[in-house]
This record gives sequence, structure tokens and C-alpha cells, in this order.
Amino acid sequence: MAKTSFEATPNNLESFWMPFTANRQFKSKPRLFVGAKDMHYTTVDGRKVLDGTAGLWCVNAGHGREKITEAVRDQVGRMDYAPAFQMGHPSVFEFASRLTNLLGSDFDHVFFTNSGSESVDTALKIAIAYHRARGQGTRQRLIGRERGYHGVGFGGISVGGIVANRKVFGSLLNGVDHLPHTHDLSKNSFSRGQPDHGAELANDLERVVTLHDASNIAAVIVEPVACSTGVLLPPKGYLQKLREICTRHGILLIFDEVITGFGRLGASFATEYFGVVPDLITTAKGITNGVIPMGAVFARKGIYDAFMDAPADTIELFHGYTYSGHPVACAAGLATMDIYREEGLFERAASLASYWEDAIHSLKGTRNVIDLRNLGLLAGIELEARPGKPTARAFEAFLKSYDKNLLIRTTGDIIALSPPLIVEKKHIDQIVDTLREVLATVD
Ligand code: PXG
Ligand code: PLP
Repeated sequence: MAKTSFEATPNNLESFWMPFTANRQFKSKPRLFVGAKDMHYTTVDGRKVLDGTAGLWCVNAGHGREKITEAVRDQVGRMDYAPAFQMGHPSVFEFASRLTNLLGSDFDHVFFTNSGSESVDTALKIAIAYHRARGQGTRQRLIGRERGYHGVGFGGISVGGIVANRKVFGSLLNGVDHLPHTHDLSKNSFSRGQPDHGAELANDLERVVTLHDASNIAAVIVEPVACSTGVLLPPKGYLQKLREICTRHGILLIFDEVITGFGRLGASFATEYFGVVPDLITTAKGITNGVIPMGAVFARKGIYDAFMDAPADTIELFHGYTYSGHPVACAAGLATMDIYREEGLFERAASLASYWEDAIHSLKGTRNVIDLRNLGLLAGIELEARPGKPTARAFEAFLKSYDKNLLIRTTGDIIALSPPLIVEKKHIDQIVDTLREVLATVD
């Protein structure tokens, strides 16, 4: 076993209450990473594990990127922190301009947060305050979607639709409705790219509008591709329909691009990939390559302006975080944008997408696989649940893959894959070959 600094420290696993983890199961047989470079993690026992998930969907440029490390080191040395309210520092303005340039002409302002959950809360609050600023203060209702994941704040779980993330947390926000999810294996199983059937599910929004009247509805929030719940792809035409209905009723459309942002689909953002322009976009994760926590909300032209009617010495939006636009996060983000551009990583993702699609769909016929789906450098592999034991089959595949030096992510009985965008064909082959071997041994 390789010696690491970790082993030299007292090793009591008890105190840390781990997030979204079976704590007792994990602590009885821990899985620890101590290093990461490019496409691989190093385990505490010295194994190299291929990263099939870009960490938690965030390390889009691969691990241990020297340029980002240098930028962070340099910024911490020059100025560790600057107050975020009523004070500024140059790189937060520079980063905001870079990001709005990346998004193109529709979006002209960025609000910084520290995570996807905070971005979602921020976007929901901006949506409600925006309508009020324009004299439509009755527009307060929020509409999410079944199976949606929008982080873990009270706003996010209220509009989210993952039952386990909601059911033990009380009454949540009031005034929330949910559209139906779009996952229909009876019609769309084994689709390559976007499924053909289900655009009409967007029409459910008309039902909600009829029920409450548009004058009471502030915003609809959806993930353009619902990743966390198992990579559910939007049916062809669905997002366009949602946009059209929102526009017709004056409802803001929020795309939660925490995962789809920064190249995952082979375009800068899902809005570019699908050619559908929402009013607000929430992001996080890939904004700093996961190196320093950060999130951001992009506002479409006109939204910021709606807040600017009061006299110039009034605070326009009573909202913000101690670490909004943290200088070290901005330094990491700027270096990350340099890497994305210099290495053409979004284009790289686009050019690998068809190889990825073929590789994933080569798993058709593998034991217990009831669906394979893909878009950009995303894939979902859905397994039939073990009778009476949901999630057990996929979790066994996760443990066995880890033993075979591959990191995957599972949600329910779905395996989700989202490798760093620097992935090479040989890594794609390794991911698929390992899964083929593993799944053959999972009852
Ligand atoms: N919105 C979306 C669409 C997300 O995917 C969040 C908001 C929340 O971001 P933060 O930074 O607060 O975690 C996310 C995050 C998984 C997994 O297992 C997914 C996420 C986070 C951690 C694990 O699929 N998505
Ligand atoms: N709780 C207390 C007692 C605080 O003083 C603050 C910030 O000043 C917060 C919560 C919010 O923390 P943050 O701005 O990091 O979200």
C-alpha cells in the first residue's frame, strides 16, 4: 500500500456527517481519494481510478490544471478576500464581462453566488422581485417539474421534483406547481440523442395557467436536460413549446444549467445547443472547474433594467452572499475560461459526441439494461430495478466499477456518466468495456 499523508493523520471517520451518503455503510468500508490529475483520481491505496463523472459533473477541464492552480495561488497571495457589498475588486467585473460575452448578446448581467443551490434561490427571488418592480406584484407562483433537481435550499427543493429530497422537510414554499416529467420508456427507449415523443407534455403549462391565471405566475424553472435524476433528455420541440407558452403569458423561463453549462452538451450552454433563450440561467460547477465553489445567475436583457427605476442611491436588490464574487473564485473562473477557450473544449465535446453515442449504445443487450440515452458528453444507462429492492442493482454496479478503477454515478437504478471534456477515445472505450464486464456480473 502506498504511503500517503492521509494515513499519517488520526483517522476517525465518525465526526463528518456526509452529504447524500449512506454514512454507516460508507464508514464501514470507506472509499477515499487523495489525488487527482487529468482524467484520473488516485485512491488512498494508490490505485488510479478513471473519472467517468467529472467529479460531481463539475471538473469539465480535467483535474489538476496548472493554470487554474497558479491563478488561485497568485490571487490568495495578493488579496485573500474583499467585501462583496458596497465594495468591489477588479476581477469580479472582468469575470462578469467574460461570462456575458460567452453567453452572447441576449444576456447582459451576472449575479454571483457560491453554488447551484444558491443560484436557484437567487433566480427564483429575482423572478418574483422583477414582476413586482414592473407593477405585477401578484405574479408570485413558481412552477417546477416532476423529477427536477434544483439543489437543496428550500426554494430548490420546493420547485424540485425528487421525492426523497422533499418528503421529510415539511411544507416547503407555498404557491408551487409541477409540470409532468418527460421520461417515457414505452415510447422513447434506446433513443439516440433527443427522443421523438413527448413535446406535447409542455402543454401542461397551459393547464396550470388556466387554473391560477397567468397574472399570478412568476416563473417556470426546468433543467434543459434533467441530469441528477438520471439524464432525462428533452423531447424534440419540448423546450421550444415551453418558451412559447411562457412568452405568451408573460411568465419568466429559468433554465437551470448547473450541469449543462460550460460545454457539457458540446456548446457553451444548453440555451445555445437547443436554440431556446430563457430569461434567467442558473450555473455553478464548471464555472471554476470545481476548484473553488462558485455559482452565477445570468439575466436576459431588460431584467436588470427593470430594477433601476428607483433613485440611484437606493440598493436595487436586497440579496447577496458574503462570498458573492469571491476574488479567489473569480481568479479560478477566469483561468478556467482561458482553458475552455484555448483548448476548444466545448468544440471537443461536440466532436466526440458521436463516438460517445456509439460507445454507449454498444451496451444494448447487456444484462438488465432497459434504456441507453445520450447527448453531448452525457449518458444515462437505466437498469431494471431488482424486484422489491430499488437502487440496489445500480449501487452494486457502482461499487464493482470502483473496484475496477472506474468512477461512475448512480441515481436510483440509473447510471449517469459525464466525463471531463478532455476525455479521449481510449477512455471512452475503457468506460464502456468496464461497464460491460461489471454489468455482466450484477444479478
Ligand atoms: N441545479 C442543478 C440542475 C444541479 O444539477 C444544483 C442545482 C445544485 O448545485 P449545488 O452546487 O448546490 O450542489 C445541481 C447540482 C448528482 C449530483 O448526484 C448532482 C448535483 C450535485 C451533486 C450531485 O447527480 N447537481
Ligand atoms: N448567518 C449569520 C449569523 C450571518 O451573519 C451571515 C452573514 O453575514 C449568514 C448567516 C449568511 O452567510 P453567507 O453570506 O455566507 O451566506
